[in-house]
Amino acid sequence: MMATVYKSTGSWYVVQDAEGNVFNARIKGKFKIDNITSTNPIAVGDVVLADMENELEHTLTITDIAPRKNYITRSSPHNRNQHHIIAANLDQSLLFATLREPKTSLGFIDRFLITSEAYHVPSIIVFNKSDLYQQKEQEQLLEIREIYEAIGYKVQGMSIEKNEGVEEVKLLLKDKTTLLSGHSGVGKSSFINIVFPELKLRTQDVSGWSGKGLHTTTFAEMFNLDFGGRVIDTPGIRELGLVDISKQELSHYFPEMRKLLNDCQFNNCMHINETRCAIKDAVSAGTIHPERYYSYLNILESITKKAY
Ligand SMILES: Nc1nc2c(ncn2[C@@H]2O[C@H](COP(=O)(O)OP(=O)(O)OP(=O)(O)O)[C@@H](O)[C@H]2O)c(=O)[nH]1
Ligand SMILES: [Mg+2]
Ligand SMILES: [Zn+2]
Repeated sequence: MMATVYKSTGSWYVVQDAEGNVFNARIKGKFKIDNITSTNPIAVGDVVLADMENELEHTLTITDIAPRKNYITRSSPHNRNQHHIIAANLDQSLLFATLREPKTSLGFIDRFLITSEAYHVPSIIVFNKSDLYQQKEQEQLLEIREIYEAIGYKVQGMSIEKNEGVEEVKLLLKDKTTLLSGHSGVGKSSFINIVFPELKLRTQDVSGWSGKGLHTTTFAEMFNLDFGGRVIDTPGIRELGLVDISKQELSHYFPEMRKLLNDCQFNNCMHINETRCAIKDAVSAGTIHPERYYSYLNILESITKKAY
C-alpha cells in the first residue's frame, strides 16, 4: 500500500493511506535516497510504500519511498555536513517572521528565501504579531514589503492576537501542501491552532524572551485542511545553514540578480569588484536594494569560510 508521512518522531512514523486511515510505521532495513546524506531517511510529506505489519495494532513496515518532487533540508550550524530533511513534496513555504518578540533579521529571511529558491519551493513571507508593532516597526514593515514585493515575493501582515490577516493567510493554503517555517516563538503553532481549533497544540509565551533554547514544537507534523490542502508545523529554526550552494551559484538564487547575470562583463563574475558588473550597477542605480546586496556578500563570505 501507499501512504503519506504526517509525523516523524525518530524511529516511528505516523502515516495516512489514501482513505485517511492512520497507522504507525517503521523502516525495515536500510535504503538510501536521492544521494543525500541526511540524519533522517524519511520526512514529513514523503510518500512511502508499506506492508501491513500488525493489523490489530495498525502498524506498517515501510519498504520503499516514492521519488520526491522536492524537499527542504537544513544543515546544522555546527556540522554543515549533517543535513536534516525538514519536509518533502511541498507546493510552497510560508516563512513566519516578526519585527518584535522575537525580531527576525533580513539576513535570516534572505537565507530562507535562497534555500527555497535552490529547492524550487515558492515562498511567501508572513509578518505576524503586527499588534505589537509601534510606529517604528510599522514603517519598517512598509519598507520590507517594498523590498520583497519588488522582487516578486508576496508579503502578508498578520496578527493572530487581533485576528487580522488570518483569513488572508488561510486562503493561501487552499489545495496546497504548505510548510510553515521561521524562528521559534513567531506563532507557527498559534496559527495552526486558529485553523484547527480542536487541535490545541502547545504554544509558549515568549515574555522575557531570550531568543535561545526554547523550542515549543519539537517534531514537524502535517495536518489536513478541511477546505482542501495540507499544512506542516515545524520546530523553530534558530540559524539556517545553507546547504550545497556554491559561490558561483549563489546569485542565481536572488531572483532580481538572476535576470541580470548575462549582462556582467565576465561570465564568472562574483559581483564584488569586477569591472562592468550588472549587479553592482543595479545596486548603484537603486534597482537592487542595498540590503539584498549586503545579504549576498554576507552569504558569499559564509560559503567561502565553509570551503576551508
Ligand atoms: N502579541 C502577539 N502574540 C502572539 C501572536 N501570535 C502568537 N503569539 C504568541 O507568541 C508565542 C509563541 O507562539 P507559538 O505559536 O508557540 O510559536 P511557534 O512559532 O510555534 O514556536 P516554536 O514551536 O518554538 O517554533 C505564544 O505566546 C503566542 O501566544 C500575535 O499575533 N500577537
Ligand atoms: Mg510551535
Ligand atoms: Zn557581476
